[in-house]
Amino acid sequence: MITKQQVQFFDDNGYLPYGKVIEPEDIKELRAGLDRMIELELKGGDNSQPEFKYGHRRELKEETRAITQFVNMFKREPAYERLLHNPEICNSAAALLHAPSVRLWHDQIISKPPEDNGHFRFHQDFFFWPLAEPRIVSCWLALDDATVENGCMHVVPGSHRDPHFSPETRAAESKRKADASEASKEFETYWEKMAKEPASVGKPVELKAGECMFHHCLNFHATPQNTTNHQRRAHVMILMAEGMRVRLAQSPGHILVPNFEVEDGEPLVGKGHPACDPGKWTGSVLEPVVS
Ligand SMILES: O=C(O)CCC(=O)C(=O)O
Repeated sequence: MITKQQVQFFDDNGYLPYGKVIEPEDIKELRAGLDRMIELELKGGDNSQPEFKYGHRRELKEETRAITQFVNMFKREPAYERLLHNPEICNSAAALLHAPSVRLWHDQIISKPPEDNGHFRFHQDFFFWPLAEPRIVSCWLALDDATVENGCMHVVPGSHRDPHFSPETRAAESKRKADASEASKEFETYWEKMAKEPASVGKPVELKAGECMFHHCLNFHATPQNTTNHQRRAHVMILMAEGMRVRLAQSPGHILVPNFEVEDGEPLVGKGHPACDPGKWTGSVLEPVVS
C-alpha cells in the first residue's frame, strides 16, 4: 500500500515511480487484449463508440502500421476493465489526490512502434480536458519494459506547483497571445516554449513491465522517440477525484464530450466514467452485441 512518504514525494514533485502493480500473467492478458484490438482495427475497426476511431491510423493496412493510441480499452477488453478495480492503483490514486475515492476520466493504450512514432512533446494534460479542477492523476502502467531508448516517460519535477505553469498563468498567457495576434504581433506562450524542449531536459522514469508511475495533470511530461526494434506499450488510466465537474469551456471539442450523460457544470458520472472501486468489477459496460 502507498506510504505517507510516497504521497509527500508526489505532492512535492508531481510524479511518483510506484513499482509493481500487476503479475506477469496479467501483462500477458493485457498484451493479448491489445493484439485483438489491433487485429480488429486491421479488419476495419469498431465504430460503436466515437473514441474508438481516435488516435490510430486506419488508412495504413500493413501489419507494421503505427498503432499509437486506443482510448477506453476498458470498454473493449475485460482485462483492462479489471485494472479499474486494482486495489493498489485505486487506493494510491485516491491518496495522491487527497480524495476519498476516484473515478475514471478515460483510459488509453499508448504504443510506440519501433521507428514509427514521433515524440510526445512536453505538455500538461489538464488543459486538453473539459474538466473543472486539476485534481486528476494518471497511472502510467508499463506493458513492456520502458527505457530511455524506447521512449519512457520523462517528467519535470515540481512543474505541477510552479506558478509559471498554473491555470491562472495559462489564462493570462492565452489572453496575451490573443491580444498579440489581434495586433499582428508574435507572442510565444510558456507551453509553446516547453513543447520545443527535447524530452532529455526532463527526468526519465524507467519502469519494468508490470510497474506503474503516477503523474499529476499539471506536471510537464514528454516521451522521446522509440529508437529500438520493439514496441513500447503502456496503458494509462486517468483518474479524477470523485465529484469532478465538467467544464466544457476548457476543451469543448474533446472526443468524449458526445458521450457525456451529464450537463456542463455537473459532476462527471455515467457509464463511461466508472468509479475505481477495489473488488467491485461488474462486467463489461458495453451492451452485448446482438447478431
Ligand atoms: O506514453 C506516452 O508516450 C505518452 C503518455 C502521456 O503523455 C500521458 O500519459 O499523459
